[in-house]
Amino acid sequence: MNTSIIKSTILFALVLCSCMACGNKMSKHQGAQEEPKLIKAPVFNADSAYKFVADQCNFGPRVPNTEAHRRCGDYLVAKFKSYGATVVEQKVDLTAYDGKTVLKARNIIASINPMAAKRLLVCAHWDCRPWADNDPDSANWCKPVMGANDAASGVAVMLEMARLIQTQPLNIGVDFICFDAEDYGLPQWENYYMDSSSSWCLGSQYWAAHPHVYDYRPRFGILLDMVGGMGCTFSKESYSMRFAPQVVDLIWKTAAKLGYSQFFPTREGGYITDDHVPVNEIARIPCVNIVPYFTEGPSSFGPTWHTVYDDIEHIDPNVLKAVGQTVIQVIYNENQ
Ligand code: AHN
Ligand code: ZN
Repeated sequence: MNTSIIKSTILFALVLCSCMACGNKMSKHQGAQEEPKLIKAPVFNADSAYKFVADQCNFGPRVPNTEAHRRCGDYLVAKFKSYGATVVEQKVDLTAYDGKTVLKARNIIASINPMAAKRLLVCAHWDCRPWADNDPDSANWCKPVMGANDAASGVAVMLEMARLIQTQPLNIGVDFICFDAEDYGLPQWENYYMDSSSSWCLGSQYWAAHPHVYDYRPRFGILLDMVGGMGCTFSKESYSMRFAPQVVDLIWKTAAKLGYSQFFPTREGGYITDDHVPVNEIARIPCVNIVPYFTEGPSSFGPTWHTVYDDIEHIDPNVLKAVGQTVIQVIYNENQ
């Protein structure tokens, strides 16, 4: 063989190789179409998360304008700081559905690697509902909800993730946002007309219109709402499917890879008015809601929702584990 044929053969091989490498890169950018890889992530400790639920409950119901709410807010700030997060608070007076009650609200924003350009948002509300207005016994409607599941569970999963990120530092940034005043929506017994959907999620509505940093653009957001209830599973919530279908796909495929597909069935749930709606519609950040969908029983959120039974007795650490391990895996998969 003469040298020019050898040279052109080598050149052809090199060009072919670089095209293949290029093809690989192209498919990587399509993200969700591809099976998620499992990059090494910390092991989510369900007992630690469970204790973070109990710690919040021990303050009492964290209803806005109460001492329990103030003390728990201070606890959350101190806890996130102790895990190395930079904490910013939005303290704002928000008006409740009645047009009168002024809620002294606090959105608590805990940032890991605040200077990193590539970021993810993880959020949950931390306030409790002032009235157990879905309780089977109407004598309980005026009592506050303890909110072990409906609030404390999502914040507990975020605290555990913040604790773990310190043990295996990330290059990307993560913002954990504890939204306030989510659960002060129109009571079920109020039957006068109003657009009741805007009476929920007051803290996230405020944040979405006034983000804590200028031009805040995380890749995507994940909302955790009621992620510790016994017997719950998480269907693909419909606003999440409308606004962030690729992120839904990523989360549900990651859960399946980890062996949690029984907690994350691939069917679609309904449209849920929740904190991810203002995040999507006002802040324009694609955000998925991980929220229970019970097919049986009076409420799709489960038997303890807005009842006096939403307590630590009805929290299942295995549910916290399935959600926490899945979300921390999604975070570490993005760490490149
Ligand atoms: C409605 O009931 C319209 N949305 C439920 C949002 C919620 C309340 N999440 C927890 N508590
Ligand atoms: Zn609620």
